[in-house]
Amino acid sequence: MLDSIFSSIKKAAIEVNSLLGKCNFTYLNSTNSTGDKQLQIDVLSNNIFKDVLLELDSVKGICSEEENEIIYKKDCRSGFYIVAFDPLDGSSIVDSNFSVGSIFGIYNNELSAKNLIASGYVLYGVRLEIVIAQSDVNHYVYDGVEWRFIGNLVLNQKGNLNAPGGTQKSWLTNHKILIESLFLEGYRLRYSGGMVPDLHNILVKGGGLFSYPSTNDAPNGKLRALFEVFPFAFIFEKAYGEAIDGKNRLLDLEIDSLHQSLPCFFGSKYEIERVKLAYK
Ligand code: FDP
Repeated sequence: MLDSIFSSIKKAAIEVNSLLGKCNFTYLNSTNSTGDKQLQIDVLSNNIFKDVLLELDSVKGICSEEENEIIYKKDCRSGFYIVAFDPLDGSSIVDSNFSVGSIFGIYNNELSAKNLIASGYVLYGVRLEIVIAQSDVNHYVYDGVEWRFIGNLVLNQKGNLNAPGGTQKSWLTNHKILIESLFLEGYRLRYSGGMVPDLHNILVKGGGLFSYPSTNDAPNGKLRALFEVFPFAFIFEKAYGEAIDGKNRLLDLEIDSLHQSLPCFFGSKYEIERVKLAYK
């Protein structure tokens, strides 16, 4: 049943990819639930994912960064899964022609991290790729005709990339010291401002740290739990890395609302140990 969801997401990804090549990046007069201004491409991508997923018997509902509420199918007696997605992550850099992505998490029956059974992301970059995590993290590329499996993503114990998000002038002192100390150890800055390419880079290179911490101006960080944080936490754990909020495992956390954000750190074992020390 999950295979039909993956097939539909792959189909949607091809459509969104082709739209990205054609559309103007114009803003609409609307905002999403988090208050972000919506681009036309945000809304179009949302509709593409929504339509393909709600057609499936196994899906009882969807929720999206671009929708206020969960959308349940009218007749949801047959479905088990709720698919949460961010249809186009990285809208603030799409006009610069940087890589952007779509992120999804498949929740069994209820939207809670403990019910996440698979997740993944699409990368609209130099080429179209998808990564799907269940027991392993599988990486595919679209060659214009079909999706070709190109390998599993597995993290080493330690990497050398540092992708620090958040407004630097609002970082807490322990966070500043952590980020600085990694640079002093020889870590290299790799931050494009797109969660999907920035985390994909760490996964492909085999390690490093991506952080979007709690700051003075945003105590809960910026990245949304259901659509961004939990799906990537699942992927990093399946790739033998870790994902925490500074102290706690992200996938153990409960949330209070659909669009809640969480501070988050994704990395290989070594970097996450460093985060735990800095935040203890
Ligand atoms: P965007 O606002 O462009 O959609 O999801 C939010 C996100 O991008 C992530 O993709 C990205 O990692 C983060 O915001 C970047 O935030 P900053 O601009 O604060 O660095």
